[in-house]
Amino acid sequence: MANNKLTLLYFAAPGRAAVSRMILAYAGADYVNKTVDFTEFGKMKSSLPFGQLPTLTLEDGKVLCQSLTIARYLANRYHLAGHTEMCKAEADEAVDTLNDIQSKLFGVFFSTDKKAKMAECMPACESALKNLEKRLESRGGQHLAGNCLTWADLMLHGVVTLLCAVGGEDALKGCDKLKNLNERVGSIPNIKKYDATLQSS
Ligand SMILES: N[C@@H](CCC(=O)N[C@@H](CS)C(=O)NCC(=O)O)C(=O)O
Repeated sequence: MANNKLTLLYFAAPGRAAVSRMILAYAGADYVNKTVDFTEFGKMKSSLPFGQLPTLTLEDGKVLCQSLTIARYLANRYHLAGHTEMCKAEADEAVDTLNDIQSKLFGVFFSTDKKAKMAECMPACESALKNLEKRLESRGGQHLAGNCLTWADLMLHGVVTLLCAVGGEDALKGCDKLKNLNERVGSIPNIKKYDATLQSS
């Protein structure tokens, strides 16, 4: 049986690998963070199971695709998926909501007129964040699922970072509990270290 090191393959940018890299950083996991540029991606595209990144290669050589599948696998592996079925479902619900927001923000990031695209996306992002704020409040205000840290909280931190990078921080107006949770996640030592890698890249 192959004995590869756990390897996450993606571009250097956080993008769709952000939540997986945060889970791995939080867990202090021993893994290979393999990055490629667009030329290298072009050469390997046809060999990738879905022609897309990210992928995660496990120790036995099996390859997982789809960013949220990879992140959910890692969350289960490193005990960040939630401790009960309901907590897992709550975390999944928050992750899907955050993924909807993230997809819109990627559209802004890659737009030539970021300001106009952000203005177009703002109502949907604001509304999703306000709904998530209500969910957070109804679940005790500390965590998005199960009153314990899950990958959903880490993903919130990644999405807020992206939101700020595209100039959309106003979408968090009135979401004080989400802002507070984001700050708490950002103050976790291993997440601080992860954030520092973004600033230096
Ligand atoms: N649903 C997929 C989407 C993956 C995706 O669109 N990946 C982009 C990079 S962020 C990609 O590989 N684009 C190149 C292509 O599709 O040719 C996921 O969440 O992993």
